[in-house]
This record gives sequence, structure tokens and C-alpha cells, in this order.
Amino acid sequence: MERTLVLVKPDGVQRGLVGRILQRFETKGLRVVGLKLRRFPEELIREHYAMHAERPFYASLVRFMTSGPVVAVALEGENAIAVTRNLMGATNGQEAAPGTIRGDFGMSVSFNLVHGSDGPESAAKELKLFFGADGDLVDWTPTLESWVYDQDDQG
Ligand code: DAT
Ligand code: MG
Repeated sequence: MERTLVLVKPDGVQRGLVGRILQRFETKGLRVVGLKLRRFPEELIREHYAMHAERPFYASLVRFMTSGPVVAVALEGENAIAVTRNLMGATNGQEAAPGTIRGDFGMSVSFNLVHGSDGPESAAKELKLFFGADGDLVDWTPTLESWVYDQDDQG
């Protein structure tokens, strides 16, 4: 089992898409183990996107991400990081495949609705940033788990 961080960005919240976006992950079989809506502090957002600090879009990205409420979601599942990224689609909504969140709901590269951690190290760092301080992730096992994962699956 792996955990990853998803953010529903301010455009997703403002457009009333939080429920539909969360539903994509839930119905896929990923388990929500953390959930919070906040207007996150600029310092936290700067740290979250620190790897992009030198990029020309960094300032506007930070402005956008602090412009309104964001929903932070911690998801758990087998290969949760890659599965989540695949459900999100390519960064630019105009290029994202139909059926993905960005492909179905967006037309922009910056207003692209969702963030998802891109690897185990960023997932650990980002989960700590958004949930670590409160220690508020929840360990639980859905009762339908045995119908999501087949214990006889090979590798
Ligand atoms: P992703 O969110 O798909 O992991 P990324 O890590 O390359 O994409 O970039 C982080 C965010 O920065 C992205 O979700 C939207 C914004 N961004 C990326 N490229 C951009 C560009 N060329 N112009 C404006 N914003 C951009
Ligand atoms: Mg990224």
C-alpha cells in the first residue's frame, strides 16, 4: 500500500467540482485517509512548489494556489501515486486524455484542477506538509476492500 497527496486547486473548488473529483478517486478504489479544506498559508504553498521556484510561472502559481480554498486529500492504495497521476491526466487540460480529470474538466495549463504527488519522496514530503503537523491521517479498512483487490492477483 502507498499513500499520496492530492489537492483540489482553487479552480476546482470555485467551480463546484470537489465532489465529482473526489468521486473519481473513490470509485477507482483509492481510499481517502485524510481530507481538509483550507485557505493554506502562502509559506506552505511556496514550500510545496519549491522545485518550481526558478520557473517563470512560480509567482502566478503561488498567487493562484493561495487565492481561495484548496481541498487536501490523502489517498491510499496499491501504487496510489501512479494510479492517481493517471486519473488526473496530462498537466495541460487541452492535451489531457478524455476520461481523465483534467481531460474532462479543464482547458488550462495553470488552472488544471488537481495536484498529485509525482513520486514516493514528494508524496512523503507533501503528506507531511499538508497533514503532518496535525497527524490527522486515519488508518482504516473499507469493508468492500476484498472486492477491490483480488488476493489471487499475481505481481
Ligand atoms: P503537474 O501538476 O502535472 O505535476 P508540474 O509539476 O510540471 O505539473 O507543474 C506544477 C504546476 O505548475 C502545474 O500543475 C501547473 C503549473 N504549470 C506548469 N507548467 C506551466 C506553464 N507552462 N505555465 C503556467 N503554469 C504551469
Ligand atoms: Mg508536479
